[in-house]
Amino acid sequence: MTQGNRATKSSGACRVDVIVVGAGFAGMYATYKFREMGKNVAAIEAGGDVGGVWYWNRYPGARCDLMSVDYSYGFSPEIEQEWTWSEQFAAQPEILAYANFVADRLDLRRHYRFNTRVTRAAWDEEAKVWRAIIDTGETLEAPYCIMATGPLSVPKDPEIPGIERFEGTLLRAQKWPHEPVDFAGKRVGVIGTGSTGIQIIQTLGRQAGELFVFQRTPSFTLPMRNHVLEPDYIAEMKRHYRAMREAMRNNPTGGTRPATSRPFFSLPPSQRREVMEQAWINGGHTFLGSFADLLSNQEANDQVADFVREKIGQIVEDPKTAEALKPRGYPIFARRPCLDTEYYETYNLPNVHLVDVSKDPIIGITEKGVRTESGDTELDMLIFATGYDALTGALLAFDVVGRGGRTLKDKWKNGPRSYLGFMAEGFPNLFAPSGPNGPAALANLVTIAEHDVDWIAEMVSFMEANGIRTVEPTVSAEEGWMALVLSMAEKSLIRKANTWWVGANVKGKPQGLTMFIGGFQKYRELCAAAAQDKASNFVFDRAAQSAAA
Ligand code: N01
Repeated sequence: MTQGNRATKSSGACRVDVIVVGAGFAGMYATYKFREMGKNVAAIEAGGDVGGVWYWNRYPGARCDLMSVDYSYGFSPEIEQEWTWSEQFAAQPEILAYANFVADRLDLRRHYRFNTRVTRAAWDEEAKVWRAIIDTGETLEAPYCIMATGPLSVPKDPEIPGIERFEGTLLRAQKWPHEPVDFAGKRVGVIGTGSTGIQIIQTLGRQAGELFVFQRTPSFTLPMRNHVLEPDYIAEMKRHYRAMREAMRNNPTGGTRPATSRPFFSLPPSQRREVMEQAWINGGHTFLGSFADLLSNQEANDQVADFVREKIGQIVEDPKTAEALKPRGYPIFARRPCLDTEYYETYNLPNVHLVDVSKDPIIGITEKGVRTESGDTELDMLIFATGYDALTGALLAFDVVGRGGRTLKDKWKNGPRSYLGFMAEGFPNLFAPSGPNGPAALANLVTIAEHDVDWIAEMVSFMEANGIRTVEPTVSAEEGWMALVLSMAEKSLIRKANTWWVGANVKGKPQGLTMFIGGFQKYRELCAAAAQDKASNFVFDRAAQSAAA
């Protein structure tokens, strides 16, 4: 099929060794890894090019809130030396340029079909292959299927009646146009104040004629304190990349941010205050690296939340607006902590208006704008920054049919279940790096993606060296993993906020914290231990095993 593939056609299907779905960081790396193992890879991507979430999210102010040196591949010392980041926290165009650089450098595009979707993937138990039907009507088949579909790839519109009536320009953050959009002199509305909305608001407040922010739940956001990287620092970083990558692998965040074991109440009040002031000044996610128990000790969490609310009150000049911006009713960090650049200051601009829709609910969208209980706000442009059907949305958007005709939708009807986050009992040779029961959104996704793909590749090498054709986790391995994931989650304050982390943003979605909250380092250790004890944790294709024996 795709140019550069040594695919063969039999019975109408295009036969390859590995199907990869997705061209985000996990999909690109999987494509490279399996190609380097001599595999014939057919890769599919719905977007027009590589980059995954960074291909789609071109909204004004889009930026990663993980440090650029962390949020990059560690598998290639050459790429590390050839690529130079310009800022501590890179903006979307630079991250997308990086993804393109990697794709060019490793010649990945020849394996991809872009603008193409998988509409169904089914396991053929007899032939021991996955068959993926794509939206051209063609079928691909391969013994291995890598679903690198990403935790944040299915955008979600707000459930508000009348969206189709709006006669102005409707923009969705996660499907942003590729052409520049001019906001000068326009009345712009934004619905959504998560990480995406915050970045849009702080940017458009300084560009739009009038900006109306329709806020239902305020997020806690902390100063990013982004800056340009100095040449000396870049040179040092390039000299020390190997040690940094090693540190990242041994860090709960999968990044270089220092971890701490210090409990909040181990310091006297004045020193705690000093640490918090310093964390505010240093910016980034310094708070989370300052105290170990902010997500497990409610009292500690309350004090940090009070501190941040106090800061909001000091920055925002209008007391009513300040009050509405102060998050209450859920623990700080239980909703994805955001990093901003003068977000709260934006509300001091005369053209920026906060509409507190928790008190004045949105009734509908009209031809002219947004209607709340108290009246209409007329708009030229309306932006949805209303998030995603996250973690499971992409894998459940089409039928994935495992052994015996069982679908993933059926298996996951009460929430996602897997082993190590990326393999599921009943779905042989199917792998979903950065899957919903791994550390997923709670650690550096690039580090997780690389780790998971390496682990999967090692498993495939082991199988091939031993004449094994299929692998899947045992029922008890999967049960054990889920019991661990869920028991750890029970202790976390994350469960106390209604967010996409717990599935609360999508009507009818099973609720609960199903991500592994033990940190990347622990996750890596458990994955390594699982591979050490293959006989207990996996069911291999026994027929092939005995033939090989
Ligand atoms: O989505 P969200 P996001 N009426 O789900 C609101 C990553 N990311 O795209 O909370 C009014 O967090 C909703 O309100 P509520 C990051 O992992 C990273 O912002 O349901 N409001 C909420 O405010 C992040 O966590 C970066 O009350 C409605 C918002 O929409 C993840 O992506 C940047 C509504 C959705 O917030 C998702 O973030 C951007 C309605 N009917 C994203 N429906 C960085 O690295 C929904 N909302 C910096």
